[in-house]
Amino acid sequence: MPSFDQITDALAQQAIELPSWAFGNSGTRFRVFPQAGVPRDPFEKVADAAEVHRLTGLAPKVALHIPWDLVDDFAALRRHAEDHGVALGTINSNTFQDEAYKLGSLAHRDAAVRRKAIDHHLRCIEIMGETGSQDLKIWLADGTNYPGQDDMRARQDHLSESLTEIYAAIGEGQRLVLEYKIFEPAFYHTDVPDWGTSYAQVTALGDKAFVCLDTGHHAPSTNIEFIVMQLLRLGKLGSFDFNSRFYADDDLIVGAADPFQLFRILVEVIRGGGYGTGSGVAFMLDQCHNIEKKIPGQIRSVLNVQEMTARALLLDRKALDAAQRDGDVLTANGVFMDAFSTDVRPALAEWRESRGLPADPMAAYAASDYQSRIEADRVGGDQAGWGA
Ligand code: AOS
Ligand code: ZN
Ligand code: ZN
Repeated sequence: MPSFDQITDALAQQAIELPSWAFGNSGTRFRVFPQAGVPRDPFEKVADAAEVHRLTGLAPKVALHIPWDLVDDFAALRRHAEDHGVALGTINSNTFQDEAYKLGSLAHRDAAVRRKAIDHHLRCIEIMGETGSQDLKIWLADGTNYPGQDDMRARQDHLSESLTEIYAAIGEGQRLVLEYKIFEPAFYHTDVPDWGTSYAQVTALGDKAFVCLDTGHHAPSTNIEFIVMQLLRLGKLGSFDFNSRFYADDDLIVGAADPFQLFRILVEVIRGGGYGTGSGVAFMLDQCHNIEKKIPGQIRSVLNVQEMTARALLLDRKALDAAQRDGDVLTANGVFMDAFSTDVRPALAEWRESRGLPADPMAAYAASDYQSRIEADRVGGDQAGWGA
């Protein structure tokens, strides 16, 4: 197995994008639970995200959601982010809140509804120019609830036409990433339900279009790392939305429900060249902290990803390769499990300190006065929007 020292260069390249909506109030379909000190505007969301980065060195970007994070002056928001030591990241579009989108948006049968949804995306691309963002992330709530409700084939064609128009506006250095999700809010069919559909759609668009994989968007027992492997092999894995799930799209802290799955995913990411500076894969979180505090919830999340990345980097590839070549099933599995079972926490804590970071970022946040300050200062914090 490589030593910890041999993986620190790779570990130093880790960059995870935080979702602005993770810092706002959120809840379930039954209730939103307000918390003291939540941000009142996108500027405060960025400040909270920057606090996560300051303590962990892991989260240099903040993903925005339009219209939840609409501001008059995006250049000012960008400067504010830079002043706080972070950058603005992925722009997430939203075509799931307006009355007009009840029966769909980019896949809707009515051209006027599609127009409205396309125009929203064109506006998002303009904003990307102002924020310096690389990715436009599209997740669609489009689908139907009842067999026969609409023509699935026609909707797929409409979706393709709409995406083609949006893609035409994607500039140099920008990308479109299309997120799939098995179900919800539509319960019978979803227009982008799986990686195959997303792959077919983005491949038809061109080189600047990729698939976004949200770990909570699959059927139970789906082998997600296989999908990761395949998309990397095809050169079409654009980004991750990391989170944990026990049942469906639970959006819980990544690595909380199934750390072994996170490890297996990261092993394939590294194997497929999707890790590190210049890899082209954006690592985002897509989470909501409904009952726990937001900032420590995000700190714990990025630390979980770091911990499983370290374990995945420790995998003894040579020994694994040899065992695989020999058809030695149990040794190969043993090598794999050795990496997963390595407790990297003490080494990570020491390494953090050597880089001027707190050894234990959770404890450092708890010991700081950031939480009490925002609770005292921010009165009337707003809802994140819909915690998706
Ligand atoms: C919805 O279930 C998704 O996971 C999306 O990524 C969504 O666009 C995101 O939560 C922001 O709205
Ligand atoms: Zn997502
Ligand atoms: Zn989701």
